[in-house]
Amino acid sequence: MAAVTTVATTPIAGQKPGTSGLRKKVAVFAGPHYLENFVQSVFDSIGDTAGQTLVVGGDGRYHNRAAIQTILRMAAAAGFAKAMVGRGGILSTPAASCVIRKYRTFGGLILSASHNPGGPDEDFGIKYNIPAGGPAPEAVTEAIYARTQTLREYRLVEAAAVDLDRLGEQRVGAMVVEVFDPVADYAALMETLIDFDAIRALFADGFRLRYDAMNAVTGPYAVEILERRLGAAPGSVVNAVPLEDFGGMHPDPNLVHAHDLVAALTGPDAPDFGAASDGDGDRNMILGRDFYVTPSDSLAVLAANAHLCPGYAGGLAGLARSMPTSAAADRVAARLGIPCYETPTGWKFFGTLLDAGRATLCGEESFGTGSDHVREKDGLWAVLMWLNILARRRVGVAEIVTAHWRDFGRNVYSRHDYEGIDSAAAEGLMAHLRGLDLTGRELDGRKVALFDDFAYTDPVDGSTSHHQGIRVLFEDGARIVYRLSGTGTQGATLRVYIERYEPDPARHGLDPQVALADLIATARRLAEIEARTGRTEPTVIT
Ligand code: VG1
Ligand code: CO
Repeated sequence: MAAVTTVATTPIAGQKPGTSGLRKKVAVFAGPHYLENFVQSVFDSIGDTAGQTLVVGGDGRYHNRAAIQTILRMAAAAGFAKAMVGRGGILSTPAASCVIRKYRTFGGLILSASHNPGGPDEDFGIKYNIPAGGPAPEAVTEAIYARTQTLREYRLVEAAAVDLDRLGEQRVGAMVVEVFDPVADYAALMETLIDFDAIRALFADGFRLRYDAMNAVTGPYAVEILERRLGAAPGSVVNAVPLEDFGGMHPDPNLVHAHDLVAALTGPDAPDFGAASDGDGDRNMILGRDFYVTPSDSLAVLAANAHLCPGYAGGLAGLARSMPTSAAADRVAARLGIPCYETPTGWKFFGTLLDAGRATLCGEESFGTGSDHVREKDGLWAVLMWLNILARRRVGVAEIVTAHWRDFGRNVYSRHDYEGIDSAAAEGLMAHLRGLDLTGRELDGRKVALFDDFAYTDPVDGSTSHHQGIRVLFEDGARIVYRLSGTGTQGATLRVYIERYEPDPARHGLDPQVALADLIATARRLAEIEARTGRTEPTVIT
């Protein structure tokens, strides 16, 4: 038995997990006791860890390897019998969920700040996923946070560093560490859900794809699945090697940060299909030639066409979307005669619905789409679903989406982010909105049907969550939603979500910024955005 060292510590303020885990600057995480306090608080909060198996891996960003070595020594001291670690410390978030479930483990620690930049001066993050494979629900994250506030010591065994690049078994104290191929189990799962033969035939017919892994975690997954197994031309996957600083890229797959991909998909010689994923592989952006698919539309299209994909040929039990996500999915659910649940922002809220078999597909407007195959959103899965649908329907991306609008009408949608604003100003803006009383009033010619701060009661376990976003719901179906980001590490980010339903196909081609101009103006005026934040325009529009 290796020696266990007990280290005295004191509680560190602010270790409260946000929308998706604890995220801070690398310098904070690398500071004395910071990571250790949090990891010990997790181990102290999740039940008896003795004899259990823990999955560990991350998106490869700076500090990933160092953090894993510390976590392994602490896991051994906590009595875990085994730790499963992705080779090189690499494990995409959806692959981690897959492995946690497949090997019936006691959950996992995922090291990532997702779409936030990486590097010595950038962000790091950690979150605990439960044995079902999903992000810890609020009751668990609250228990972890409470523990961080009383923690007095943590424990770790004395042991040499694990060779994270060598496949197979090693030991840390009495704990077995299995370094495994992070791609294999995930790729095998995809083969059970997606019509690989149909996609192979599509590529054989000359279909061209560009997948931008943004120097983040999905590179190895995308090369193996898209190029090796499905036959996309070599080089179709770009920025395919995970780098500690993502090569300076901001691995957030949207129109602003994935601008190279957007440019590459423009013009007559562009590939047929473009896609990108984020730092940890759970997000996706879908592009056609000269065409951008909003994440909300993507969810609706996937739901309407899921029967073409083998994993979903038997039908869908239900859909779920986060509250700020557009109601395009609701229209598909109504057509299919299945429920569509509306949850607070954050994938953790889908877990109970997926576990209970109430929802099959889920999505968020923030480039997140997934299904009950894992308990995380899954960027590459969404790309494969799209390819499966394109291979079966043999029309372009733009045609699929515009036909969908003709059929269902278009939920014209846009999100405006005001990043890095002063925190006090952001809180003041939200307080100002909460103080308004708008239900029944008229705003710029539209009658407000409901004005509230979204609260949610989980239909499966009855847990409740409050203050999940200010909603202005108009009688004509239009809406404005305001919330503050829970994933940033600097200042505050205000997100404003704007939506309006457009049944008239003649108006479906309008630029959403034009089609929504009046609502955008109302949204800015109502929240006094310029006066309170000094910003006249958002930093990111998606
Ligand atoms: C954002 C998105 C949310 C998503 C979360 C985690 O949260 O809005 O939909 O679930 O990021 O995504 P927020 O609180 O900043 O709005 V990821 O890919 O960063 O794990
Ligand atoms: Co992510």
